[in-house]
Amino acid sequence: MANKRVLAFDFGASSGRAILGTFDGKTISLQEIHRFSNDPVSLNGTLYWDILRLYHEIKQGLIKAKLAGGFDCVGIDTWGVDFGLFDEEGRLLENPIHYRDARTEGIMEELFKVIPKEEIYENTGIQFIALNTINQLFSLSKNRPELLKRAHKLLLVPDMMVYFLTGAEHSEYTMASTTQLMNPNTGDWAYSLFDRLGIPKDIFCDIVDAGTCAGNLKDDLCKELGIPSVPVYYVAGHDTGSAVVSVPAEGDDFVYISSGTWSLMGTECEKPVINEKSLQNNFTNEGGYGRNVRLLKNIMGLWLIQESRRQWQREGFEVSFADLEREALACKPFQCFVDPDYEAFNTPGDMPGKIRDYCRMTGQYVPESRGEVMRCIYESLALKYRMTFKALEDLTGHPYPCLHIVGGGTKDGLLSQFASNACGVEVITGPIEATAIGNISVQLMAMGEIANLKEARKIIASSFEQKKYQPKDVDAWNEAAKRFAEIIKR
Ligand code: LFR
Repeated sequence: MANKRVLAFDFGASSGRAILGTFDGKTISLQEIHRFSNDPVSLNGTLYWDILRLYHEIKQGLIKAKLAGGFDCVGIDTWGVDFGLFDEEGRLLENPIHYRDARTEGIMEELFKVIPKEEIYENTGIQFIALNTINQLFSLSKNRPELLKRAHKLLLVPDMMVYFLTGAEHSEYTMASTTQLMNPNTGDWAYSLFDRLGIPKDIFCDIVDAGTCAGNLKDDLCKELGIPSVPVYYVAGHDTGSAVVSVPAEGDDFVYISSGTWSLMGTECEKPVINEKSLQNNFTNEGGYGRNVRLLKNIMGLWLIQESRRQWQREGFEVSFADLEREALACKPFQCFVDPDYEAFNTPGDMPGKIRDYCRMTGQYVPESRGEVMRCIYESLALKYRMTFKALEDLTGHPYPCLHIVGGGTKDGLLSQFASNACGVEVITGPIEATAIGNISVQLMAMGEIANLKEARKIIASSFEQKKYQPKDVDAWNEAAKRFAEIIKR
């Protein structure tokens, strides 16, 4: 069999990459063709995605992939929830706005005045978090209704990129589910919510499954770049959906963290879990590949570290992530904790300052040095993982023997070790390029090269390195967990 060469574009909140996956019938191997930073732009008080620059990077990736020997097909995944609005002629009405923009601050209280929280959860199964598309659109309907009136079409970011490349106008299932406007039981838009929120129904596209062919690369684009017109597939357009495809678990029952800017921690289910307990714990039921369900929680993740590092850079200190890890390790354990999901940490800014404020406010030791701040972040993240792990066990009714961590965050060995210590179970890390590998695997399944998800996971497990961590200092972590639970209630 001739090797298949599959091109994956994977856009994270802080960087993007084009990765060429080669499949020889047994093993997938990766070649990074292009990597670029993703730099949101703040202008006149609004935080935008630099979307045309990102599209430009896709073009660069296509050219480089051709020069590297060519490719048979293309797929795109990105972060969730954000979208572009288009006019009748297919022009973007404005630059897509970043989910961290302030337009959704306080919006959920307004939302619940119109539709009770319980009703929204029952109809969508999605956690309440300000960044959700439902909140962004509700804010537009309240504050900029004229923009929504002018909109002819709404395309979520990966679907928008597919549209740029092929002209196809669909909404891919895994991405649609992140809006909090899709009903996981019907697999269609939760139309009963739309009118009451002033969100127009007709701007939404029909929902298609990951693995659907969107069409071929447009002729004018191929001519411009000198590339062949190969098919573009809708993959699990939501990066977390792609990442979880590549969890190299053997059985059906496992807990994972997709670790990057966010830590997305959960398990995979056949049916959504929508009940009082899941609502109380604010668990989400995101759509997965093959219409399975990712029962998970968003934990703030490496954002806390990335933002802290940006602040230290602004202050003139050039420190690598490895330096920061070393500095953290040299500090005294368990001095102070933060709730990683504290609202003020959500927005860009002086993260070490915000962490110190939090510690002051909760009557704890205030971390001074970089190492102390970092130690506080690492331990707090691990303890939040533990809390979520236990809540998942409680929700699904059975214990989990290990935790898989995939994604860029697994490069950070200290966090993986702390996760094992805090959860008291073995942690298996890898693959690092989980999202791109999931993207590539869905394309290979769409082409009929890999039979199904189970088969894909086997191939991934044997193609990419995994590392194991055993729990250490479990008693000390158990004690710390009690203090952590007290502190984050304050
Ligand atoms: C991870 C992620 C999360 C989503 C957040 C915002 O990159 O896609 O799953 O909740 O970003 O879109």
